[in-house]
Amino acid sequence: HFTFFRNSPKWPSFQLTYAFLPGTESTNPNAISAVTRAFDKWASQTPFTFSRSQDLQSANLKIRFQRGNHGDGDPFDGPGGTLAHAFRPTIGWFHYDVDERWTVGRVPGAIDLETVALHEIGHLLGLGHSSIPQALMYPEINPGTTKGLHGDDIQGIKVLY
Ligand code: TQI
Ligand code: CA
Ligand code: ZN
Ligand code: ZN
Repeated sequence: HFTFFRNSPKWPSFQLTYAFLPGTESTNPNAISAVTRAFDKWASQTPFTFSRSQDLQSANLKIRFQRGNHGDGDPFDGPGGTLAHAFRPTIGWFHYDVDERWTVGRVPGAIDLETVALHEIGHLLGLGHSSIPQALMYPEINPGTTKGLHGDDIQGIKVLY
């Protein structure tokens, strides 16, 4: 079953903008399309619209690759362990750990960029973790597998908003 962050923070608008920080494309050429597909999937099943912005200052959601201690109080840990993190509404930061083995799709031992983006966007929108193993917001994933939106994730957004 879905959960929310403490005090159930949420966005005051269904129209959100996102931006990739400089260097994303050169760090991982597949990341921008994978994250864009993930936003499109969330938009197709919720009231949200997501549009890409080139204006880093004003974008609601900001995506970048980071390594180790990168100044937001939640350091990454090199290969393994934490893969990525995202903050509660309305902070809007979504960081990938650059030290993971990122891939697109199902590759043994590697992590699918889109699956992690789907999960982190759930956090950006205000979802916590789910107790249902098939849900996107379940806090575990097996490397080499992919996941999509589940009824429990959609229901969580409906209840929050
Ligand atoms: N990163 C954790 C996560 O996104 C960070 C985290 C822990 C967190 N508790 C949180 C973020 C509470 C927001 C709110 O869950 S992770 C998965 C999954 C991670 C894990 O690297 O462990 C995915 C990132 F679900 F597969 F295990 C993405 Cl998809
Ligand atoms: Ca890591
Ligand atoms: Zn971070
Ligand atoms: Zn999570």
